[in-house]
Amino acid sequence: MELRFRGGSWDFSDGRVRLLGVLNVTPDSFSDGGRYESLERALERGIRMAEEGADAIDVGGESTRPGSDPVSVEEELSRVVPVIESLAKSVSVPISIDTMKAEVARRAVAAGASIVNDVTAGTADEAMNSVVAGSGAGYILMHMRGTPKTMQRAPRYDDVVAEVGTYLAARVQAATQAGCDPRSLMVDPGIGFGKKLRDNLLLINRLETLTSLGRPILVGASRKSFIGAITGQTNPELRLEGTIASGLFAVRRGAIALRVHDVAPMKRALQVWREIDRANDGTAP
Ligand code: HH2
Repeated sequence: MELRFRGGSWDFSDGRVRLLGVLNVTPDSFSDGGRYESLERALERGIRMAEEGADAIDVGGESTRPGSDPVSVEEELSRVVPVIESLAKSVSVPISIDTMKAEVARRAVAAGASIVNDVTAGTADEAMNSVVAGSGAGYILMHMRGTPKTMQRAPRYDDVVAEVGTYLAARVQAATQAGCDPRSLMVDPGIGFGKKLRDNLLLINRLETLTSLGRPILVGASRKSFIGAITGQTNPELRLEGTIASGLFAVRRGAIALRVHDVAPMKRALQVWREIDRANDGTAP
């Protein structure tokens, strides 16, 4: 399996898990809001994550944490475009733009982004699918129930894994119909987006169900509140162990990419995990 994006591709046949490093240039993101608001600090953080081994830098200018308010196109553009332009000159890994607005995606790609990460999988902005199709960017399609403002009010599923799978299959089809190369699509169950604790746990536990979509699976569990609900840690920055545990479990169940804030620790955990995993197949040293 591969993921095609603007200017390159990832070949997953080597089994190496790709890490997307999170770079939120927002005042209000749930764990790193307000940290990287200046261009200089954002750039520094992006370069650092690339040095630590991130395979892509995911730049976001609008928080999607539960209860967050939307921002205008102009505001979002002013946050992300300068960062993407500078990062594109400073790092060799692809940059993804975390946005639900087609205009932001379009301008971000023009500024140097290669992948569009839409937490609404093209449903919030009807122009999104065709903008991504025309740009040749990779396209991450994530499942969310409701909107960030309302999604945690009363999420309810009869069968969360099946419903997320059906939704993502429909979004893959819609993106393909709009002209996206199916090989450019990646799917994501949307941990924490309109889900209760048990929904998040089931989605990771039964992630392999989503492999039937035939597309690479990304999981973003990093520092999320379901970890705190289990461990009692209210400070998201202290949820590293839970992030690693859920990342490794997700990989065991079929994830081939993880969206994380803490690139270096996740990378080291994966290195060890991978050697153990390979020890039995004759390819290990
Ligand atoms: N999670 C967040 C944002 N974007 N994109 C994908 N594909 N998958 C995710 O799980 C995902 C995502 C939320 O985390 P974060 O960016 O750290 O916080 P905020 O939305 O508050 O900026």
